[in-house]
Amino acid sequence: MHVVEEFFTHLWQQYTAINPQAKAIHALLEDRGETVVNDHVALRTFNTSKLGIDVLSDHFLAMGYENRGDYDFVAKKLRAYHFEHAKNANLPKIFISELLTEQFSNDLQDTIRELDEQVTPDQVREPDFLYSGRPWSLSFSQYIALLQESEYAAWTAAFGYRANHFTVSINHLTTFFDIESLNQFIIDHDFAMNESGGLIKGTPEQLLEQSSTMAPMVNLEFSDVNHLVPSCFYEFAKRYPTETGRLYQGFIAASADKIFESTDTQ
Ligand code: OOG
Ligand code: NI
Repeated sequence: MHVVEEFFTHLWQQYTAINPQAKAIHALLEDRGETVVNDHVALRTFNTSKLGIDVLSDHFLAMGYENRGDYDFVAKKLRAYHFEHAKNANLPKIFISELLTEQFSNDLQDTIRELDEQVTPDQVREPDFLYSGRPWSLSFSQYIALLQESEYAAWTAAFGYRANHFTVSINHLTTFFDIESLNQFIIDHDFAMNESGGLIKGTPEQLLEQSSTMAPMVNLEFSDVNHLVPSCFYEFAKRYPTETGRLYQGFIAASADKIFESTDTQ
């Protein structure tokens, strides 16, 4: 197998190991005769000099990806890039974001510094770093303190390096005509969906429609106790052609802003 395909196999295995929901939805789609193709995967990090998106990007550049977009989320204090594979448009796109830690309280900054200090630059460069999980020790009280300032910070500290979500490409499905009918299928199978900003984010005019499940709670091990926390989610995306006839490949910041909330504590 090619390095890049192996990367996605590892990432999917790690993701479904804690996220049986995605595995179940994937199986339901395949049982209908669908072949599931991933539109994109998303990862999260902190903007320290060791762990920021500019550093993690090296992994994607090495696999033949190119940076094709950047996004700012002022209210959530986040920044993101999206990558597309230069040669193989069938490979999933990558959406990678980072927390702008300096915009938060001194307490939050101290905690992130403490986590960051437990990681070496060499470790970050290891080929398997992006699916290595939480590389630091974190207590449940630290998690709660982070949660009070940023749901994103708490999730990233708790789950570390893994896919936050995989995304089903609706364009590649053959038995759903639109995002509405796919959403209904997911709801009919009793999965909770993210309704922040409406069930469907984006419009055909914006060339991208998206929806996602709400991340189910998993019992996670902290350094002091085990506790139920929101895990990973599954996303669905339908793209529309641009004037050139090629499908739009970017992301819509206003929609992404709502997709981030799929890991919020309900
Ligand atoms: C990323 C949220 C944005 C999209 O497709 O717009 C996103 C995240 O939750 O980490 O995935
Ligand atoms: Ni996404």
